[in-house]
Amino acid sequence: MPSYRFVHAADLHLDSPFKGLRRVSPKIAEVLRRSTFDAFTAVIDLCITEQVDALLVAGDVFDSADRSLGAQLRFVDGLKRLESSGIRSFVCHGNHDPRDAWHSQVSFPDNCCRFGHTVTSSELRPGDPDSPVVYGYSYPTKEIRENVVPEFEQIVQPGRFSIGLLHANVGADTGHESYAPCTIDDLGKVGIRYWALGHVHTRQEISLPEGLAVYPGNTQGRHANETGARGVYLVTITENGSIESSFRPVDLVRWEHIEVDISDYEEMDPFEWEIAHQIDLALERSDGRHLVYRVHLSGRGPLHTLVNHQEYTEELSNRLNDDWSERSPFAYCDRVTATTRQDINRDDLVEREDFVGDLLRFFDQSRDNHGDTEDLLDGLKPLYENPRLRKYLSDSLPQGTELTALLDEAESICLDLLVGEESDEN
Ligand SMILES: [Mn+2]
Repeated sequence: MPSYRFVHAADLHLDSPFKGLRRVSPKIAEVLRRSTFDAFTAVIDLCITEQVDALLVAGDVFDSADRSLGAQLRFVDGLKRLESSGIRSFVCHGNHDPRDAWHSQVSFPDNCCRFGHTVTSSELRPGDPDSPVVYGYSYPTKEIRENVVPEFEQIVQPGRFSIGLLHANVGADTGHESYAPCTIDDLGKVGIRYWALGHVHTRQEISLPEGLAVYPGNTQGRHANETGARGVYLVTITENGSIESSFRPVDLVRWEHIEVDISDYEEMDPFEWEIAHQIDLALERSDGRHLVYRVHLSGRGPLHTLVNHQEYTEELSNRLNDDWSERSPFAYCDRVTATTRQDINRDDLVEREDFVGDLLRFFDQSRDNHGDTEDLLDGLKPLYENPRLRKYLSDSLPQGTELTALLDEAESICLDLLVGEESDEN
């Protein structure tokens, strides 16, 4: 058979509002406001330059909150650009953009296959007897709680290369609503070779016994928890029927977290130079794109009293923005947070013949006594069995590294409370 190519996109969330960004300049606000649209334009451009057969969109074209008409019109404008280049489009709708949330007069181009609320199919390259077949399903309304994968199984034609287009939560991903839930096993036994999925915003490839299921992730990160490159998959089905896929970033603005540990610094200058260096590195990783970042300060050290103040963290973010936010590409600091702790010389304290010394030696013993932590676990047991606390704790008593991490944290809290007061008095 000949080879075929398509682009798989999902979760465009066109016209997302970028809530939570404080005090951005009008210029940056405009870049952000346009970014979901510009990323979509980059998707269309990619389809045209790569001369693919089709664009597949796996739901969440816009954000449910506002059902933006602008988003709907610009989306079909993009599909019409594809049509005029002879490229098909396949669209299924998800929980943010179910069929009943679309303005009914918005018209899709003739060569677009827009799936409905039962699973149907259409050829990737119409009229070609070898063409792969695309199967798809759209949410009629916002909340689809049933597994729809078995519906695909009923109509998949054996012998043809099959592609499934679906907005679904695979494997009970807890970070996303459980819409159209199904398991990896379900996907693997339907006879579909490439599952073009949407819903989970973080890119993910799942190998199946005879194929691949892919979440390309969203096309533009929209908040601090959507860090890193965002884009689409360019997929080739080769002459011998194998799948070649590669990720292509299309985003305009990257989100990053920058973490700086104060324990390495005695003085402000080298500490702030390090932050600047980290911003440079993040910009380099962003590959010419704009950057929005958060800075988090952690660790114990002499700088603690100075940097763990709202006045300092706010001033740092203002000063960084004075420096970087007018550049092109810009790097905008969204916020600076600090969970630093005061500098404590543990080596001296552990030698002391008083309560603090006893306590630190107790912590050391508990960490060393790997198998022999029964007393400690006996103390923790009532907490872990308490019905009200159980939802905040893991199912079983902590062991190994989990227990050590708890001990470290407990020691830190004790030291802050016990030794912190001492040094304030001096
Ligand atoms: Mn989504």
